[in-house]
Amino acid sequence: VAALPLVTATASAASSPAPSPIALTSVLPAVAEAQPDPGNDFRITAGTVIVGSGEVAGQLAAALRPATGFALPIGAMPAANAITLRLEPGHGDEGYRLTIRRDGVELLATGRAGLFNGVQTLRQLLPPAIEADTPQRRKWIIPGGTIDDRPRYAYRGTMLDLARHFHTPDEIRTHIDRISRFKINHLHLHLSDDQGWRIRIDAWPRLTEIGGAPGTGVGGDGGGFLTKDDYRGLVRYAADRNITIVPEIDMPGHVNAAQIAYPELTCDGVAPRQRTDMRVGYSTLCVRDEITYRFVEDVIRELAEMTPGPYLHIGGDETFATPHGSYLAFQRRVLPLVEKYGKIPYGWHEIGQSPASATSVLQFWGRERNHPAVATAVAAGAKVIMSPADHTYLDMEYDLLTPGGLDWAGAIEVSTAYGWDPATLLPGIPATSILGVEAPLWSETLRTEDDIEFLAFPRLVAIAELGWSPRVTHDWASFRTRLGAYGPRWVRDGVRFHRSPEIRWS
Ligand code: TNX
Repeated sequence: VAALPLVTATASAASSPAPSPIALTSVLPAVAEAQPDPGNDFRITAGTVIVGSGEVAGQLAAALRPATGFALPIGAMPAANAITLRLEPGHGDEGYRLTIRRDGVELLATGRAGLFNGVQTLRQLLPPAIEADTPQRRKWIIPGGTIDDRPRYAYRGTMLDLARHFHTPDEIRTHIDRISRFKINHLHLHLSDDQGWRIRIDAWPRLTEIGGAPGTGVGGDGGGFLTKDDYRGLVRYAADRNITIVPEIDMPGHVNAAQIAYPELTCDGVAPRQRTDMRVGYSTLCVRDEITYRFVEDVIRELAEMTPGPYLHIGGDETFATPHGSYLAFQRRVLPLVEKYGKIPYGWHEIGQSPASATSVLQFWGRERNHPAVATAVAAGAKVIMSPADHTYLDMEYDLLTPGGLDWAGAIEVSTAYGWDPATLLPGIPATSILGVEAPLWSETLRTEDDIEFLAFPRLVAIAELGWSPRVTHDWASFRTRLGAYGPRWVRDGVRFHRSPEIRWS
């Protein structure tokens, strides 16, 4: 696409639509390829139509109608002055091509996921006022040119800990809306821990009756759990936004809440006392008892039944109360159980100590870079998702002034979240073994939705860009500028993000 001489662009701008103030390359996460075509901008008007037959056309219309105040009818037949969504092979699982010209916009993708991603890009090419929920009087210009975009990694995730503080389905849906804007495609839910149990299991009902009761959670002010209908509803809501739910039940450690509900899950049969503090590593399932495996199998089966996504996360971290041999014996039985119910076993990187982890996914959360057990598991076939605590942990404070947040992995400002490469962080792990990145948000210090958004944004966007954008686009100066320009969108959307002093917010 040949760029028009500047003088022509200026002249045409003088006649009617002023050129878009937004650059084609301003998108978060950075697009793989962009060819600006200045002067060939598209303007959404009262006469614009949306052409497309699937659900994403409806999502686009719903995103653009409130602020524009236009009807934006959806039709199936080709039309002039249209934003056209069309399926066509050749753009990969999640990639898309977006072509913007004076006479129309065309979005092409292989499937629904690519169309959804293209729509997220398109929304960012309109002025921040597009986020308003009432009609704004202004011109709606989309900058001319072509974008060809596709992900670097198939897995771009974030985690929410419902155990230390429960978050309601409404809060989780709001969070899903916000993370999906940045092409995050997995939401890992940490559903059980020492302080609470947050998902209904029919075969073991006291887990939630007791482990999800009011007063469970850090500080005793959590409480609550997801019913199976809640969970299935969240799975569907997320899927509509190209997000796969990854459920986690943490074991054999982090099980105090389960053992209060069912004392037979301890070796001495005595119920432990309730814990609402933040300590870790003191509880363990009784690895030599058969009832342990009946419990684990019931939980895995019921969880697998309501989870269409491929992964089932079994925790496996910080098992300081489980002797090493017992840990290996436990994993030898439990990792295959996940596969028995049709899921890929997924766990914190400690599961890599088990030879049974060769068909699993390890979530690397360490700060040290030398991990023989991880390297051995990977050599045997295990895959890795990168969540190094010192770069991706969204519960760490930004700096000493951050209200809330922990600090054991250090302060993580935006530049620290952005300043690493998933492909080279761990020596000896081939790039082909890395499925992607995830930014976990533990909830010891979180209460409200504001708390969630404050710690997640803007850092999660840095992780989203590391996961989506080709490495050649990696550039702090560029990221910083694009992030600063995104601020007004969050303001419009009511997101209480951290106004990092590293960023010049517009
Ligand atoms: C470590 S990282 C944990 C969690 C805590 C978190 C707090 C990991 C696998 N386990 O139990 O919530 O630190 O940052």
